[in-house]
Amino acid sequence: MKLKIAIQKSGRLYEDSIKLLKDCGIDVRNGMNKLKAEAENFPLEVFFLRDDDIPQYVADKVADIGIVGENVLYEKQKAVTVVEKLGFSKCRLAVGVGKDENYTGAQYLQGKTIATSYPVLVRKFLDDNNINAEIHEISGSVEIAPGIGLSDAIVDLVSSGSTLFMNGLKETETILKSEAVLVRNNELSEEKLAILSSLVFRMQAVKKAKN
Ligand code: PRT
Ligand code: ZN
Repeated sequence: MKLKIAIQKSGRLYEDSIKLLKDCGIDVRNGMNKLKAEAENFPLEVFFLRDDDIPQYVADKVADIGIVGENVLYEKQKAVTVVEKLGFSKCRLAVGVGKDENYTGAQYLQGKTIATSYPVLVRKFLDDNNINAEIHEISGSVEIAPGIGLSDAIVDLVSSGSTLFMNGLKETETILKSEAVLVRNNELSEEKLAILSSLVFRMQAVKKAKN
């Protein structure tokens, strides 16, 4: 019996996900362009996927567990359980507006157009604040939308803030603080839960050693 874990194939989560497993004493060899790999010394099978697909795969039990950003997890709204916050890939989903704009709070967005790749989370933020605004969903380069007249504001992930700055925007309100989390399928067998708990035990030890 092996536990199946889904991690990002390549991108900002990949290195830290592999490193976390390695720090847990688990060696994963990922051949180029391979979809799957088996750990040598722990009952773990690793699937390499696009991060956006990980919540669905875990919800459907194609993978038992996965590592994904909270931003993706909460946007996708799949029924999975968060097991552990992992402390890497920290960023925030924030409202960006033109640098000379006077952002006084969510009310600023009333009647405006917002470009984002996170329509679900933005809609929730607008509803919570009783704001009527139009959401323009785009899949990438959200930060250029105001400059080309596509939107008045954006909601996007920010870490250093330099992308906003380079596009003449400034960061205002944070909608969600995000980091990588370990998620699991809601209905794992006792046997799989036992493997998971030994994995989580190791992850917690790694975390403690770092503090
Ligand atoms: O191919 P795949 O779909 O798997 O990857 P992806 O391109 O969708 O995601 P990827 O690898 O870019 O990011 C994976 C995860 O890393 C995200 O879902 C977040 O949880 C996390 N993360 C942390 C970030 C950032 N920081 C981040 N800064 N994801 C994206 N960004 C982008 C942001 O969208 C913006 O374009 O970086 C830019 C802003 O960065 P700063 O430093 O200029 O503010
Ligand atoms: Zn993605």
